[in-house]
Amino acid sequence: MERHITLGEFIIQNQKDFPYAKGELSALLSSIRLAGKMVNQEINKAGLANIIGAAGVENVQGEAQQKLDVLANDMFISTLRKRGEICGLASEEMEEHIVFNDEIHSNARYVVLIDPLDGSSNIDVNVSVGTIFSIFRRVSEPGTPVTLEDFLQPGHKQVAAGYLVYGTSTMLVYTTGNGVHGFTYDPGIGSFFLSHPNMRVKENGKIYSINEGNYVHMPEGVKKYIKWCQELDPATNRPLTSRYIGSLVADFHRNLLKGGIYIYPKGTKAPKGKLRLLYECNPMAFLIEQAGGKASDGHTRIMDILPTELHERVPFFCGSSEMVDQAEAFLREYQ
Ligand code: AHM
Ligand code: MG
Repeated sequence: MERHITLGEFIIQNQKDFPYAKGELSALLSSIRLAGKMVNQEINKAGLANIIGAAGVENVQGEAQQKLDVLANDMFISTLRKRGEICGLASEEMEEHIVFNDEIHSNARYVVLIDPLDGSSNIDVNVSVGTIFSIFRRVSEPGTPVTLEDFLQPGHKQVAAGYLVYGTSTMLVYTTGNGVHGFTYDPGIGSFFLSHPNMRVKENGKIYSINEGNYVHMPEGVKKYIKWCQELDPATNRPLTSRYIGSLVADFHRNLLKGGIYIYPKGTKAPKGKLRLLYECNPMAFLIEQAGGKASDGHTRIMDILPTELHERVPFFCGSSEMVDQAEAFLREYQ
């Protein structure tokens, strides 16, 4: 029988590749894996909760969904707090970062930023959602309380990043700067197995993913790029295919596997875009670059942006390198 490598085994085997390896990052990734399994179990039950709550449809659905956001957030925080690898955590669900302020945690060297349940408005229609995470080494001295500056680091300083996608299968995809590796969850056994080693994105894909309903609000360069995607030109494989789930993790995952570009531009409704730099764009940028692709705000590499706020938003162009180059060229020409 073919030997299956579990995520746990893979993390241990590759520990030697981590900078400053002392086993803490491995342990941290294992904690994220555990929290992911717990969230996965809750999400799988979400449909049942909706059926039970069908009597008071609107109220209960709205509440249930909000509960899952909070539940996922609580599960990640409590799982990570129970171990000693991080000194603090920031989340989409919380205004300020959390300081883990006891002796064990304040000596820890890592901080985590998470979007515990991205795309959660998709839960009540049974569409994939995900968890996104980003890990930095702190810049402040171990032994002191974590500071905001520990979280406001440019993406190129990330030591690891990844996501869980709760889809037809649940998968965990991550990088520590040594390629991108994907693991599929076997719920019967309760383990993630290596299913997608060394994931690479095509240099040029056929899919463009953008919420075209926002067309009138978009910058001229993005409008022109969309029209270019739709034109007939067999030499450049056009028209392209439009695919948009509305769940960043699921859209990103599909484009990573098939080749494509994901765009969330700025617009008159969202002057800085919608997606958050620190726990949505940076981790995806790290992954896509490690897979051979590109991520930018239309002009600047995402991982070179110096953050100034925890929840700062940024326009996002991410995917196959030639497609991101092409979109950037339109922005340069038309602004
Ligand atoms: P959320 O973090 O509140 O769930 O919002 C982020 C989500 C992404 O998953 C998705 O790509 C995007 O919002 C979709 O936005 P829109 O509905 O404007 O197209
Ligand atoms: Mg989100």
